[in-house]
Amino acid sequence: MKQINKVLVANRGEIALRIMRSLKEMGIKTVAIFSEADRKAPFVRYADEAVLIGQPPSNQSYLLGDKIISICKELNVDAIHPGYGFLSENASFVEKVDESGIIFIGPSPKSIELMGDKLTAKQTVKAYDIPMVPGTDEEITDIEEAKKIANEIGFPILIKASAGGGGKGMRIVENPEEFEDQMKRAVSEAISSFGNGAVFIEKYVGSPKHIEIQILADTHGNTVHLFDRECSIQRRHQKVIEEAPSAFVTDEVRAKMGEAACDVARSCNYYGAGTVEFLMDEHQNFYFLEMNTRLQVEHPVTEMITGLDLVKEQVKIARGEELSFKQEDLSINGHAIEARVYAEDPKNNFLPDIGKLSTYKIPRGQGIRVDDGLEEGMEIPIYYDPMIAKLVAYGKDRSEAIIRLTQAIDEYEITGVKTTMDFCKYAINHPSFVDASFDTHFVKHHFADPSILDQYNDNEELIAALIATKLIGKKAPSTLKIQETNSKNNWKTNRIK
Ligand code: MV4
Repeated sequence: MKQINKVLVANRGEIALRIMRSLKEMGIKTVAIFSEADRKAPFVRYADEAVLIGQPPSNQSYLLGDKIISICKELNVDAIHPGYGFLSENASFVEKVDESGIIFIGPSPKSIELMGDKLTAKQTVKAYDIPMVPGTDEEITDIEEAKKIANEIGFPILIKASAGGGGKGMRIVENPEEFEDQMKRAVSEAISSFGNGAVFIEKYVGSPKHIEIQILADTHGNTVHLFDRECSIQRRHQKVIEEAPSAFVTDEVRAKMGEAACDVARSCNYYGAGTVEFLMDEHQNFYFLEMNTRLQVEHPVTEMITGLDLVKEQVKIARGEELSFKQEDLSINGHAIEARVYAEDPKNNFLPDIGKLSTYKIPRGQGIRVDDGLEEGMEIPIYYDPMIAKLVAYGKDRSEAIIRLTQAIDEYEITGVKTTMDFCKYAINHPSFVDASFDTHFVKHHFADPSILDQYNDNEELIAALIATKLIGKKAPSTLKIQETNSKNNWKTNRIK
């Protein structure tokens, strides 16, 4: 067993604070690093020790791996928790941490490397017979050969950059005629964007859902899954709403996906917390997309349905402990939904709306969790992701979670910046969310005209009544008549019988 008495959290904001809270519960001392822009942030005050690491830009602060390691040596730190983003999936940083004799609370550099590139990830998992979208798992070097394969799998196809991610480096090709030109553009774009021109092709899955499986693996060969999360409501590949479990996936398919995810972890000798992402089509066929070798933003929804603290599990694994539970000990209890509170304007294509939080009061109530890193009166720094908080609602079932999240959004008081709250409330009450038929095109299909948020607000009490009748089976108010279909946004409302 390894001793971990002091941990440096190499991150900022809500996740730094969240990690420190769990470390404190374990009796572990905490060290914060902060940039000049975060000097007054709550996570800095919460830590036992805090070190100014540099100027606000990430590459002058939170990405300074060597400086972080030297601070660890100076302060006699035993381990580093990277959170998500920044250096959390930087294999060369992890190697330097290991070489310094400091524990990295996360997977091995080798696992990070194998899963960090889409082609090596596909080649690594291939041996485990993991379902993958029809396509290639080698770099395309011969365009004619690639065109032949594309014709075999059938258009439309996607050309993907192996070093791409988060939707970057993907091109749709509708027919054979445009294949050659698109292939050339894809390679040059991959070289300029990622410094790596390797591309491959896949059949395009038209209306996919994004379903991901949380896994935990220790250093003794034990790997379990903590069920699924659905993260299909995204805008520009940024998740906005996440829930656990998915309301679409059947128990039988969930078990199969869980086993597949554990095999993906085994294929790269994974240890730590990780997430395996899948695409799912309307027939519940699922296809391996990629593996994220870090704790994810949306991990709280999994914590709420399993009762586990994933940060504590990460620390125990890093200390060399065996998992204290087997797969059969784990079960889904209730339902959790997370709304990401971004300082962005949904009516202006979700562009950041940075400013000062002149009012900031968080909601309370049964099953409500708010992971945030700011306080009233604080400026939202322009240098980082504009996420203010994660608002999570837990219920005994999905209906209760939707209603609790809706009410919590109503009670959240934020002024001084525009936020995504109204969009989240609209989304979780949209019929296609309620009946779980939504997919990754939700914003394109149901939020084409952001002015729906104005009308939606006018109908607030009526929508609440609709939810009440549809979701918890109460007798509808006989006089309830809701505005006819809003054709542009397919916001269907009907007379309740
Ligand atoms: C796909 C796909 C359809 N077919 N691959 C987007 C980000 C990257 N992780 C992979 N992505 C996709 N890959 C095939 N063969 C559709 C997407 C996709 C998507 C996937 C998950 C969540 C949101 C998405 C939004 C747009 C496109």
